[in-house]
Amino acid sequence: MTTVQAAVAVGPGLPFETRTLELDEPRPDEVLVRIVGVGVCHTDLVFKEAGMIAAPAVLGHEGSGVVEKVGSSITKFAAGDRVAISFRSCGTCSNCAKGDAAYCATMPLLNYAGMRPDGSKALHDNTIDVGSNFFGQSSFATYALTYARNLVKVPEGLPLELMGPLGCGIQTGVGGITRSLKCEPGSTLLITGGGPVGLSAVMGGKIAGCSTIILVEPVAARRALALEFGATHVIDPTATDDLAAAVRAIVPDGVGYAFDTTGLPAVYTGILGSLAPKGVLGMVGVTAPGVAMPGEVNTMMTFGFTLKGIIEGDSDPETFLPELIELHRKGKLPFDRMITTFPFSQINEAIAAQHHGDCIKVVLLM
Ligand code: FXY
Ligand code: ZN
Repeated sequence: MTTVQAAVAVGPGLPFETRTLELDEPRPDEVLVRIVGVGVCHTDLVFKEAGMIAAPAVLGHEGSGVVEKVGSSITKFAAGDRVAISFRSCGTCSNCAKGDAAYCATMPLLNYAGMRPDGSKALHDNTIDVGSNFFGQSSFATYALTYARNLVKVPEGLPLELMGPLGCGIQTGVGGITRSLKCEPGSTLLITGGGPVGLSAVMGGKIAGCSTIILVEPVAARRALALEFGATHVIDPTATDDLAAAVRAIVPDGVGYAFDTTGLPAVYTGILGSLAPKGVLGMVGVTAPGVAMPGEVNTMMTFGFTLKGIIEGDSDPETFLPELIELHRKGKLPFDRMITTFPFSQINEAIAAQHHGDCIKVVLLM
C-alpha cells in the first residue's frame, strides 16, 4: 500500500475533503504515478455535483507526474518516466483497433465507474473503500494507479506539472475541431463557451485554417484571450437576447460548424439558428443526466444538419498528445497562458476562482 493525500468527493454540494488514504500496490497491468500536477475539468465537477459517481470517491483526470513503480506486465514504462495521464481504453475492441480509443466499447466502465472493471476499489479509508480509477487515474491525489494505454511520455524541457490538461481539456478542444469536426481551411466556426475547452477549440480553429472563428463567452478576459488565440470575432451573450441574429450579423448565411462546450439547451437553440444548411454541431459540454437537445426534427432534415457527440476530441492519446506537445513547442498551442496554479491543498478555493471567472484553467500543484 502507498499512503496518499487525496481530495475526496464526499457528496453533491459539499467541498472536497483532504484525507489520508491507502492506495493498493500496482497490479500486473497497473502503473503507480507520483502526481506533480492535476488540472480541474468541468467534468470532475459535474460528476460530483450530479452524483454521477458514488461518494466517497477521488476524482481528477488531468494528472501528470513521475512513474514510481510498474506492475509486472508493464514493458513500455519504467520508474522515473515523466508522464501525462489521459483517459483509459481497452486497446482490443473494434474501435480501439481503428485508433478510435475515445469510443472504446468499455469507455464508461474504464473511466466513469469509480472502480476497476472487476468491481474493486483501489483506495481505502480505514475499513471503507473509496471510489478510484476515475479515467484510469483518480489524480486528485499525491499518487495514482494508471494503465499503459492512458500514459504518454513527456519530453524533458517542458514543465511536467502543467501537462495534465493535454490529456482531457486541451485535446478535447483542439481535437474536437481538427479530428472530430475536421473543419476545412476557409470554413466558418462558432464556438460557444470560452472555458479551457472552448479556448482550445479557438486554437484548433486557427490550426485548421478556419477563416471565421466566433467565440461566445460572457467573461471579458476570456473573450480578449480568444482574440489573441485566433478568434476573428467575439460575442458577449449577456449583451444580446438573440444569439443566432448576432452570429448572422457576422456570417449572414450561417456558420458551417459549431462547437458547444456549455451543454445548455438555450445555447443549443441559438446554435441551431446560426448554422448554415448542412451545418455540423459538435457537442462536448457534459450535463447532468437527462438533459435533452432542443430542436425540431423537420428543421434538422430541412437544413441537413448533423449533430455530433464528441468524446476527448476523437483523440488517441498515444499519437495525439505528442502532436499537441509539438504544436505547443512551435508556439501554435500556448495553452499554458490559460493556466493558473494553486497548491493542491487549496482545491476548493481554486474551483471557486474558476467558477467566478477569475481564472480559466486551474492546475493544482502537489
Ligand atoms: O471531461 C471530459 N469529457 C468526458 C470524456 C465526457 C464524459 C461524458 C460522460 C457522459 C456520461
Ligand atoms: Zn475532462
